[in-house]
Amino acid sequence: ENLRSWIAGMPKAELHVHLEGCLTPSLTRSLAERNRLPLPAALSSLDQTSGYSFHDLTTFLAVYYPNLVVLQTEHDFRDLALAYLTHAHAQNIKHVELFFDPQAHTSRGIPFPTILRGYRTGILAAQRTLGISASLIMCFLRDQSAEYAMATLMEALPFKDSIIGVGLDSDERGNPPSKFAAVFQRASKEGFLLTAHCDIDQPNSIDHIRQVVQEIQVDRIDHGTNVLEDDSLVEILRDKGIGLTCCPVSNSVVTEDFKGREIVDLLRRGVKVTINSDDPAYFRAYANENMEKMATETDVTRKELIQFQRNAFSISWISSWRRNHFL
Ligand code: ES4
Ligand code: ZN
Repeated sequence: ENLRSWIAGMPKAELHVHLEGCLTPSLTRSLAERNRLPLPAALSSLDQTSGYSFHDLTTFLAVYYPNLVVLQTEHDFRDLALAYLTHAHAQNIKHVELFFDPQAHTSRGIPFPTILRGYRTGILAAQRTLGISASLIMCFLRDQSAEYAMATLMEALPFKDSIIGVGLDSDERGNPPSKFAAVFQRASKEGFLLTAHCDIDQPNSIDHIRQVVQEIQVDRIDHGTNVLEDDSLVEILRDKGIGLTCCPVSNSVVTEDFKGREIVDLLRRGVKVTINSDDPAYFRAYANENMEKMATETDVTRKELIQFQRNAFSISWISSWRRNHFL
């Protein structure tokens, strides 16, 4: 059987995908037109075949944030969520946990309820028409202040039944998880599950992983393959069932290494690692393409490829439903 169709046919769960990273060039164009806005700069110079060009997180984020100006109305946010979930459904993804960055929108004057109602409407439409299951995880921008993160958490409380957990993303350099310890503590008290990005290209990544495990007590870690630098921490992740959401194609775009060997090594050591897409519209790889990269560029077996998806369902937050989580 052909590897590609075998991967395409596998039931999958996606636990690390940013809704704002699902904004394709064509959707950006049509939203700009609908809202009578000029085309964002990165799009007017976009190469149709090779896509956007970036070589690290800084150059990536310099395209990602400015493109978001085309998202203005509740309807725009709905369309973005529905477009991604339609693509995910076509790849046989059964369940998705979607990151979103409210501060990327509230900072430019979009009201929090507009964002949340739009995304929620898109998810409900996808659940109804496609049968795909999805939840929202609200991320704090770590390169913004802890006060702004706390204010965002307060704005989210009236909608907390629609948000399964909170996370931490954007530029990690100089922004350790400990900066947000009080925000995460409050979020946990409010019933949110916890995750945080611990990127692979951080000089102090292992310290950040230690902070999220010991100080913040996250339920999952996004990326986090640097945990291999400390055997005792690998054992803690395995014993506590703290899973990692890895993104091989994203790694290969924003860093020099896709970390395939490390991902397989962690899987074989019993850590619940999963394969995800991160920002599929930008890295031009959805779940299947990320699985294919693992299959073709590492010595992973078919049984282990299935294990990635078993891990994803097992560490997903569908089975640990917060008592009041309803979209
Ligand atoms: C992101 Cl690749 C990446 N890294 C950090 N924050 C992000 N938000 C969206 N994509
Ligand atoms: Zn991410």
